[in-house]
Amino acid sequence: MVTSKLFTLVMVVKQQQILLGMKKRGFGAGRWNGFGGKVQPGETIEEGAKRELFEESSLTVQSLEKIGQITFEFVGETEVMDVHIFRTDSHQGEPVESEEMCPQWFDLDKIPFNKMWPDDILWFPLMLQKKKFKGYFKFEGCSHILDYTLQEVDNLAGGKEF
Ligand code: 8OG
Repeated sequence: MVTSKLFTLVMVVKQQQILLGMKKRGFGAGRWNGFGGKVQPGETIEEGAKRELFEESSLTVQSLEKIGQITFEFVGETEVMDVHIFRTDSHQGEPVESEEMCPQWFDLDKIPFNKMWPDDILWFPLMLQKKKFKGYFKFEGCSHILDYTLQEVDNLAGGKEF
């Protein structure tokens, strides 16, 4: 039986820059990414997203707009990752390095895709254009995409489609 686990991912944008963090440990270590993690029992997905953003970068946000939802399957794993992606264009505070992430601003035309998850280069353009999207990626290991779907959607309500 396939089960799924909820995750968040927050992309912080200001003018022509995006904040990415170098993941220092655990899953995805050595790659630049947005800020996020597992949703904990008793919190909403948005609350989980804000909590992880604060824990990993010290930034706070008033509101987050959900921009994408991607399901990740890894060959050999019975649990898929249901990742809810948010974008914010206004934040409070200055990014501070945490135990998990070392944050850095990148110009939007210099995003380091070669040191990021390989699917990101496919959906970042949608996210940067504020287009909503849903996707499904099947990975073999952490670097090889076997199969995927990615589509722009009008809204993100409703169940998963993959
Ligand atoms: O708690 P942990 O840091 O292990 O959570 C994993 C984080 O990584 C979570 O924010 C979701 C995010 N993530 C994946 N896969 C991918 C991916 O392919 N691309 C990006 N950009 N983020 C991913 O789990």
